[in-house]
Amino acid sequence: MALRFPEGFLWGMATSAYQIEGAPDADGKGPSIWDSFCKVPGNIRNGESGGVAIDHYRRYRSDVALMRDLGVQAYRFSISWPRLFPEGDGAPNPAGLDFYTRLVDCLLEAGIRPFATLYHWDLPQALQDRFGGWQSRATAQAFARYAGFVARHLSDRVQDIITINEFRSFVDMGYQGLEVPVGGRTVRISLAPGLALDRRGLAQVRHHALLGHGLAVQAIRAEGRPGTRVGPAENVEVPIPVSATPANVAAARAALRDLNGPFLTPMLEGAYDAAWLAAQGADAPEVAPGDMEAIGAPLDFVGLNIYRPSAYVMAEDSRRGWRAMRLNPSHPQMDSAWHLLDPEALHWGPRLVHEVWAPTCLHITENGCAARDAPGTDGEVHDTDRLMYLRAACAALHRAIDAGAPVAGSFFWSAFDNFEWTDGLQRRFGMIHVDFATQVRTPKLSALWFRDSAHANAVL
Ligand code: IFM
Repeated sequence: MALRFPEGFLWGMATSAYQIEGAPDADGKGPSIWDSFCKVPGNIRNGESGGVAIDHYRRYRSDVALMRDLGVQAYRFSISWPRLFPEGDGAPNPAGLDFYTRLVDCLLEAGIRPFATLYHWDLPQALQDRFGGWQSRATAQAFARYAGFVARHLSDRVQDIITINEFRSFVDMGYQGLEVPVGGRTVRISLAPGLALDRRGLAQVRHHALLGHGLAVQAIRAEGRPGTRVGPAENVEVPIPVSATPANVAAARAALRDLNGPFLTPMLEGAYDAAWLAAQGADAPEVAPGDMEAIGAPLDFVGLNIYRPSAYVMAEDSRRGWRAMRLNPSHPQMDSAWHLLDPEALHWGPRLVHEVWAPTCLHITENGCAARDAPGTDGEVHDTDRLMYLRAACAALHRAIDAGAPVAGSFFWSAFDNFEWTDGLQRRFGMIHVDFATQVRTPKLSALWFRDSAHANAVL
């Protein structure tokens, strides 16, 4: 029997501005740190960039029509901050606002509910130059002004606003570089602006990113229409209990709080965890009066980006109460170097977040995988591995909802093949294949699975 989702469950797809729009200099847009980062030889595989990407800035109408035909009910896109504020702050660029106004109107005409992300990593270069980006609280304050502007101009039609996407990725990978364990090895990832701060500097950047989120929530509440819903989208660290005994599940709950100590825990508790702060020692961030109230501002939803488990854990008789297992070198993975495979993360992620913090609403703001997709001689793209992964992940998510997690929708990453940051254009995450030479779009097998499952509101 097919696993049916609750009535009204949203079947969505997601993208971000720098990864799809192209047109980096069009109509008064200012440069972002990604425009600059891609110009440095060696930063991006094959020297590629998002300079053209899938040319969505010019093709958004036909892209929206394609999503409508695939039964997409909600679309998560991001707004390019330097398209709206070329200098990051100060005078807005009317042509930038006009683009997102047209995009939103087009989505609404197609019957697709828009979810707008304000920050998906493309910081205005001007703020990097003036303040060192998120090293300064001035960037958090400028972000709040930009958030208020968006709420003022778009919240009559966009009722769901995501503040910041994946704190851990753009902060830790952008300001220090991050080592991710995969089986018996680690993968090191660096993102723009490509800095290598020390532990103290990194802690302060983390704090300013959280502050930017909190100040943005307050600005949206102050300037948006009543009823505007707001929340973050974080790539939550997901521990998986080795076996689901009560003791191991309790250990996984403790691990969830500890592993998410830098971001999700303070956002959802309004305070840094005492043990986490103590472990930072002299490197703990400076916190100004009022910061933690802003960071812990009440949310309407919590967005969870879930791709992989962070650790397999079991109970331990110690202060923290859990220990992590070693990852076997033969653990299976998807096509990205960091993408450890376990669909069960879609069960334990939302379930543990629900059990620990009891948020009123959760969205899976990203889930998906890269695969080596290419059209066959028949022109079709048979991404059977993605199909296998997504179906299993959806079934796991269904179990989380059965266990009480209030998951209102899921956004698949990604609608289209796009510019996958330092991996360039050939790390394909889309349900719709894009030939980057011709810009021809071809829905893959997974898109047809999505269409049928969304229509039935069930895992088909
Ligand atoms: O492409 C990224 C996205 O921008 C953020 N989350 C993970 C995706 C896949 O790596």
